[in-house]
Amino acid sequence: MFEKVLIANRGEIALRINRACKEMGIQTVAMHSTADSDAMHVRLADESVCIGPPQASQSYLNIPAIVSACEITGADAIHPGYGFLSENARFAEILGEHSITFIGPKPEHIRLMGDKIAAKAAVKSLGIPTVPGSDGAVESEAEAIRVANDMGYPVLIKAAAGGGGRGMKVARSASELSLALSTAKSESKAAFGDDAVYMEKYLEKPRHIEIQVIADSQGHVLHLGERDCSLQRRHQKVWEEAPSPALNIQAREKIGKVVTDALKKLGYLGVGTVEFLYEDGNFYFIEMNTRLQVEHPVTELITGLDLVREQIRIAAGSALEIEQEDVTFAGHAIECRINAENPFTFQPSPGKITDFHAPGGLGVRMDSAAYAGYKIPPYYDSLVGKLIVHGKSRNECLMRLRRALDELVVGGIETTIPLFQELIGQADIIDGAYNIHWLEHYLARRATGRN
Ligand code: MV4
Repeated sequence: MFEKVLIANRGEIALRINRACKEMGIQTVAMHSTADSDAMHVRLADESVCIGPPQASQSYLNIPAIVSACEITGADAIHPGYGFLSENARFAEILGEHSITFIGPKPEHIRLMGDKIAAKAAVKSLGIPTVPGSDGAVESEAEAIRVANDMGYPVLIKAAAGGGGRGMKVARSASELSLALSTAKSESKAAFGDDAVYMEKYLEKPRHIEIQVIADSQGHVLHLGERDCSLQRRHQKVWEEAPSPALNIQAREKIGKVVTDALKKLGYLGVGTVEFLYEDGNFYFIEMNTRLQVEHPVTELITGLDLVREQIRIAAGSALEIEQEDVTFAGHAIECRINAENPFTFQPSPGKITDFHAPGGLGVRMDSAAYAGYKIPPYYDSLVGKLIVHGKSRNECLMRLRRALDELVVGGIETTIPLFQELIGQADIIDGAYNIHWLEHYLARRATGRN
């Protein structure tokens, strides 16, 4: 087992990783930019290293500085968290070249899943259902027209180097296709330096359902159920829950087995999330994330598993302690992302948190690095914390979530708390009757006073 882990991240996820390490008797090193000298993850780690100025490119993304921090402190492994370098295959390779263990998947699988065309071809060949579409990249307008005519409109054009919705364009007729194709290619070139695009049948009203997987170095691959992440705004997840209100046990077990069989064939290592669109009872693969996700606590609360502990054990070569039949799902969990933003326009609201009170009680978890007096730096994401609530049923979970939201205090800045206090009273939310467009439609209606 590792002696000392360097946490290559900040904020709530850095605290989360620190907690798992401390419970395992592992020493921790926090790294921080000059903007995070007073951050909670620095205070709670066993030691800390300043790795550069506030700009992420010169600190949290600064690979030479991070490797140096390991060498200075003697850290034998790095946990990347999510975001930053967590899905950077080259970073994982460089760590290997320095005999530092990257707590994450194999670099080749990080690279594979980062190329959305290669990822889709790979998972399709492994038996995972995908969205009908082009066979790889679409090079010309003539080819795009042929593909669209074969599958019918509407079609979606996606960037191979994209993901998370970046560089997507819908074409609802042949007359829209040419502009959609050229726009997608130019925007992808500008955003990712790569203009490769592919096409898919556009699904009009799907849900976003993702499957959590975990795999050790001895070939054991388990799924830990799903999370429904359909409530998003501009491709930012806002509310995630498990189990999905749309799935029954048969659907869960069926897709879970397809995914675990596929990743076993692939030789996957570590935790990962396979993202699907779910429409009319069918799953369609869209992406795979080769990292721990923001919303992992939702799965932890219904399974009782510590996913970060499992990541560390797997990276240290240990076998999973459980088999698929040992994975049980108890109750219901919902996560709300509390951001330092205006609750309805999502305008950023940086500044000092003057008061902070986290709710507690049975089934209430607040993953946050905030405290009274903490100034939210403008250089990074706006996440103040994640409120995750568990109940024996979805209704109990909703009641508890309402109470916890009313108890949560974040003074001095605007946050998304009022949004959740409103959502929780909406009939569609209470019924779990929403798809990926529901939240944006709700906010649009609200902006025009039509709710
Ligand atoms: C789609 C789609 C409809 N049809 N693909 C958005 C980001 C990336 N995860 C893929 N996304 C989508 N791909 C097809 N063929 C709709 C979306 C999409 C979406 C997906 C999940 C959650 C929220 C979303 C919001 C807008 C569009």
